[in-house]
Amino acid sequence: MKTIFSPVQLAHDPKHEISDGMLKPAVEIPSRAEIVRSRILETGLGEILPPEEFGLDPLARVHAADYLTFLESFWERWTNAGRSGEAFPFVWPVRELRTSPVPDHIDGLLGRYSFDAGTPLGEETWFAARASADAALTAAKLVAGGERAAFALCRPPGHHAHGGFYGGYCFLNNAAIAAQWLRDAGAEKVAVLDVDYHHGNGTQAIFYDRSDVLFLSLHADPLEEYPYFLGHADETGEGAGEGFNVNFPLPLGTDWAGWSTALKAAADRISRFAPDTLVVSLGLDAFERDPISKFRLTSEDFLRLGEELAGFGLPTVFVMEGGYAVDALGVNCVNVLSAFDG
Ligand code: Q9C
Ligand code: ZN
Repeated sequence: MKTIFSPVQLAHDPKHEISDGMLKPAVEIPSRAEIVRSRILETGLGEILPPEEFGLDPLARVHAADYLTFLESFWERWTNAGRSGEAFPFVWPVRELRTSPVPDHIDGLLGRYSFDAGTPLGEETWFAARASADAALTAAKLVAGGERAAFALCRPPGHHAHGGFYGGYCFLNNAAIAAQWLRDAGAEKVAVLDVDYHHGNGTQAIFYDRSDVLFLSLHADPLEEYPYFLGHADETGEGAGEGFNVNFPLPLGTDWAGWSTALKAAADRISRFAPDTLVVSLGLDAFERDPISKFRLTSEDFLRLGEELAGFGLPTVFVMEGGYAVDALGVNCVNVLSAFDG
């Protein structure tokens, strides 16, 4: 299958993140994309094409206008305030605090438009995130045009980004943007299957009240794992979307036996939904050696995942999400894609 990737995506190059309650080296780094690109070339998976530029309209179908303006104007505001280097929020409008009026100060804005301090925002982030979203859109367009599948080599990733705030290394929700674009291009029903180790809270929230986009996520139980505040099994959708959100929180230590049981249940639900197109939020961080995760999938299990997904028999847009064992990321990612191709 074809891969979509732009070198502009490498310009977001964070040095640090706040995790485990302290400042640590960043893990969502440019080499993640480079190793996947190398493995694609090495295995001959297929052509690697640059994204088309779709502009802001398809982003604004999923994200709030004020949030996009914040991302676009962030660096100017940050430097005007005398700051330099990557930015971290440190105060948020939780519960009892107000989300409007929106503050003027950059530190207030950072908190208003984020949900964690683990996601460095820098000079090039907006450009890299847009290129990443364009990669997802281009892959969606290829599949809408008749390709069986396409792979958007997205980074920065997207599935933690909500309509109006960033977090979890994610700024623009690439999978949601692709799913919405597919709907606008004529698909009546789209399913988004999120296999990243972490719950896809942003994608869930974006489609929570809708029955035209079915969201399913296999992930570590949020009682024990990031993002902690969404991803439970009782989140089933609301209003018209009731029954169209399906979470599979799984215990830490889950291996292929437990994971694939949940995958089968997700497959059954997708088959009943009968979507026109499938979007896979392809995180590779369920891997046994992932440095920030606690599932036990092996590199061979990612081949099995590719075979299972091919068995759904659906036009499929793959959108890369997480995966931080950089040395193995190329093998694991391309294992899914090459096994899908068969
Ligand atoms: N102790 C994605 O995979 N930090 N985002 C976790 C671990 C945040 C992951 C801290 C993890 C975000 C796209
Ligand atoms: Zn993840």
